[in-house]
Amino acid sequence: MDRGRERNIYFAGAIRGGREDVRLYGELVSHLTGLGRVLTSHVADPRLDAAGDEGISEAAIYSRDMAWLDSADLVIAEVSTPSLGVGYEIAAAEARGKRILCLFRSDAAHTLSAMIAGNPALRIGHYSTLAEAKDHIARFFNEG
Ligand code: 6K6
Repeated sequence: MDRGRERNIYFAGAIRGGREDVRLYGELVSHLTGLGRVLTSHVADPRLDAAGDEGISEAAIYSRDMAWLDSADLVIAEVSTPSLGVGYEIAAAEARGKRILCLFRSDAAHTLSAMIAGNPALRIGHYSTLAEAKDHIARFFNEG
């Protein structure tokens, strides 16, 4: 990417997978907003719940999200709440050669899928506090 251009960040987090972590997504998105352009800040919007939609079709959501993924420089996925959509986005990002950081809360109710934990193409950041998550993000940004 051009030096000096703001980095496009694709943030992924569970929607239909469950909204238990939506406040955490909000903290992460507001932190990421200070580091680049977050393309998917709606993922952290508490008004976007598993039942609702944004007034556009699922097909439109899919093609819009894949276009944003194409334009992303970095993908940050919060993977503590299992989500088919987030897993799909991670695989799609990997296929596009994107750098991907997966953040996983150490006290999550589920064990992280082996398809994520065992994938050498992904950076996995285990964290207990928001400060630790921010440290993972800082290291990931500084290396890229
Ligand atoms: C339908 C129901 C709730 O929300 C919607 C539609 N809204 C979405 N808008 C934008 N991105 C979405 C939407 N639904 C899923 N995604 C994408 O998939 C986001 O980028 C999330 O990272 C991921 C969540 O997948 P699920 O399977 O947990 O919904």
